[in-house]
Amino acid sequence: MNRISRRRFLKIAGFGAGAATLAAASNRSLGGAMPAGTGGVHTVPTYCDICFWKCNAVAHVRDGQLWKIVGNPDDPLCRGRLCPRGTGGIGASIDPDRLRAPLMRHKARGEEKWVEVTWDEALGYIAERMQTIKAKFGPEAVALFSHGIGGTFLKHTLRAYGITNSAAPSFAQCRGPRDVGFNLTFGEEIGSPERTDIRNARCLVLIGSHLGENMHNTQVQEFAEANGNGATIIVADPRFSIAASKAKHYLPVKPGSDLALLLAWMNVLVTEGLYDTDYVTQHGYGFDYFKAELAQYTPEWAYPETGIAPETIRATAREMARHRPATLVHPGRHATWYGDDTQRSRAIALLNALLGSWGRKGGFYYPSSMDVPAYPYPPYPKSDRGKVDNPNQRYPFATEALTSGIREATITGQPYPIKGWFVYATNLIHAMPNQEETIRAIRALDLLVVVDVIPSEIAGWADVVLPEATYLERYDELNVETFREPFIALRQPVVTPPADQKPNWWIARELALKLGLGAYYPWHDIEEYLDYRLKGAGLSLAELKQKGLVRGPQQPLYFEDGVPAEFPTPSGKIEFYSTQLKDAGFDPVPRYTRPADGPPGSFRLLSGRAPVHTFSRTQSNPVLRDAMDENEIWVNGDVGARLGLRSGDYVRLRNQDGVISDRVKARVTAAIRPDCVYMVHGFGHTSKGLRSTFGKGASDAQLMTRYAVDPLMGGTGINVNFVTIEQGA
Ligand SMILES: Nc1nc2c(c(=O)[nH]1)N[C@H]1C(S)=C(S)[C@@H](COP(=O)(O)OP(=O)(O)OC[C@H]3O[C@@H](n4cnc5c(=O)[nH]c(N)nc54)[C@H](O)[C@@H]3O)O[C@H]1N2
Ligand SMILES: Nc1nc2c(c(=O)[nH]1)N[C@H]1C(S)=C(S)[C@@H](COP(=O)(O)OP(=O)(O)OC[C@H]3O[C@@H](n4cnc5c(=O)[nH]c(N)nc54)[C@H](O)[C@@H]3O)O[C@H]1N2
Ligand code: SF4
Ligand SMILES: [Mo]
Repeated sequence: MNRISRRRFLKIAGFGAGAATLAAASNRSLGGAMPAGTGGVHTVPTYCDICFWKCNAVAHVRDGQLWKIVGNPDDPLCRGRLCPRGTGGIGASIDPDRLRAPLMRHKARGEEKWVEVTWDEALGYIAERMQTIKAKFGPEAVALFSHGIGGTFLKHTLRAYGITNSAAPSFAQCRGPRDVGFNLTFGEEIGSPERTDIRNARCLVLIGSHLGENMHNTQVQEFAEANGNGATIIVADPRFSIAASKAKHYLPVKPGSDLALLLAWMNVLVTEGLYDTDYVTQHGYGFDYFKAELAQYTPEWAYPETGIAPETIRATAREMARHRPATLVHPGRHATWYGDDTQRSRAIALLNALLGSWGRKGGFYYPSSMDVPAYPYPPYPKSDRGKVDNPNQRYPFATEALTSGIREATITGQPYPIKGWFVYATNLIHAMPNQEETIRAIRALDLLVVVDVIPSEIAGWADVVLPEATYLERYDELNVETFREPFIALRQPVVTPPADQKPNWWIARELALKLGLGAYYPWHDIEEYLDYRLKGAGLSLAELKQKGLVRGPQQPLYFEDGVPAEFPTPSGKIEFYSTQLKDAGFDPVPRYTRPADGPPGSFRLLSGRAPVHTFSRTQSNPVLRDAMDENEIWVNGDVGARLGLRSGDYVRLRNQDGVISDRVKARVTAAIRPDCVYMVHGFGHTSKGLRSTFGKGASDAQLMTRYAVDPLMGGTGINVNFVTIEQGA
């Protein structure tokens, strides 16, 4: 298994610049490759947590030490190959900067002055503060921020205590606008893993989706496969991304003008009669109105907005039509850009509808999941106070809770006070725009508890920091995956935690006991819980421990396979015209508004991913740090020449509100437009505890003091910040 996976790993590595070096780096850090089966090697299947894709992995332990992690060959998601980050996952466990014991602050918030305490003291203190908050303000005054499956048990404890407010940054800071835009159009969301049939696409259109840097494993593998099969790739991005280097058509679109491009593409398809008329006639609602509305958006109209020549817009639209319905206009994932994001995502949905790709091979498939009954807990207490994040349905199409709404309520005390935050696995200081606002909210709290594995920036602001065991050292909730091929997967401990770190389920259970909520934990340890749930599905923990995952039967994927073409929208059809939007006072067919320019001489700040890092969570991972230890600011070559700036020079960035970044290396390149600059998100750590990465590179989040709120669902668009470049840093 070991040799095969390395060869396969290198095969995808060609896509991401850092990956090949990483393979070498991880061998160096971890003691070099050895043939499997020698020197007391054993393997443990589990699923990865270096990002939220949850690939199934096989960890190898040699002489009691973590040795390496490879993809589980039985996994339909990763097909035996991890991405570079997953391969470097051992670094999460051996990170010398890890939190080791519970910490309580003994100076002012944010000073990062701690005393180590026992778990009993830490949880006792938290429980007491929670009871005080409950007595004074009600249990609704405690809120939970969490990201990822590991937050499940903590959420259970807090719901048993009575919370109503709980949010993840994956909605208002990420995929929310996309899911809402598709829901308004097809009546269904894209979800995660995305239901995109990239593998079978004959034409793939990427609008900013930078697959290859965005390393969501299945997507990158399928992208490589489609590309290898000769699919036409069309990329619209102000920056020449790795994906752009594979494209037949690369469109260096003006940042923020994508909706204009999308409308012009649809104008061409409709005026030239190239769309799927049968599909639209059969499934569409309000097409005549939509068609009339589109008439104004000619390629000539779009040219000055987008910078893309009319002939290019026509040629690319015709190319899309040629391959339909196997033309997939990728919906993207991080969709919170300019505040018009739900309407832009809806335009992407409508373009796919014209191409007939929803429910068709090479477009969007219908995913399925296996049935695993939930554990029968007592009902949670009910509250009639509602949620604070979206009072009076200010954002009428928000389908999940808004982190930013909870933050705002914490500052204003409206509609009711929020006095305690639990933060599980989300570094809110980096994840949410306007750090000053986050800190203002934190200052209004009576209690901030952070559960993390490293001393992240948000942990630095906590009253109590609880150190979690990493994914390689714990059980977690089952992954009941909704995917092309359904499966159930187990995360299980591979090694024991190196110090006094504890798994989330243990923390959640102990806290519940201290709060007098023992009735919500009828099980004594997680193995008992997992086995109970698995038995409900006709499986057992013993089987999952051995295999890592169990696959379910393949279900039909497309309309042509017999999936019924049902659209759970109000009209029961694909909504080219949205009555829901009209009734709520919004455009029933998307309309374009030009985004505001920045101050003269400034550049729009854009950000994205590096193949070897995940957000702000992996910079101290010694394996991944070896592959990339700081980020760079991409600056257009002509701009560089004008400023006398060369690649490798250190600069600082000053944003429109006077915030000045840490030092960051310039990358002067033709691969970006002159009106914007670009950096990888997640660097520029300021937490003193992150000794290995403190002060390395700059933080895009720090410079994102402004954000444009999506009026439909409350998403926070961050591509509305501008910077100037200060030299001589
Ligand atoms: N400026 C800017 N902001 C962004 C983005 C951007 O590109 N630029 N991207 C947005 C997007 S798309 C998203 S999805 C969000 C992501 O936002 P987050 O998910 O909040 O991402 P991170 O900043 O990496 O924070 C993750 C935290 O979890 C901790 N952690 C890691 N493993 C574990 C574990 O096993 N247990 C526990 N308890 N903690 C753990 C990490 O140390 C880190 O502190 O950010 C959004 N915000
Ligand atoms: N390695 C790695 N992979 C990841 C993650 C990670 O942390 N690390 N995070 C995962 C998560 S949660 C998410 S949400 C995804 C995010 O990844 P994606 O959804 O693919 O991308 P974004 O972060 O939205 O966008 C970044 C790209 O958009 C381009 N861009 C910026 N502004 C514009 C514009 O106005 N128009 C157009 N057309 N393009 C623009 C940028 O140049 C860049 O190439 O990545 C996922 N994959
Ligand atoms: S995509 Fe990479 S980091 Fe994410 S779960 Fe899969 S292997 Fe792990
Ligand atoms: Mo995301």
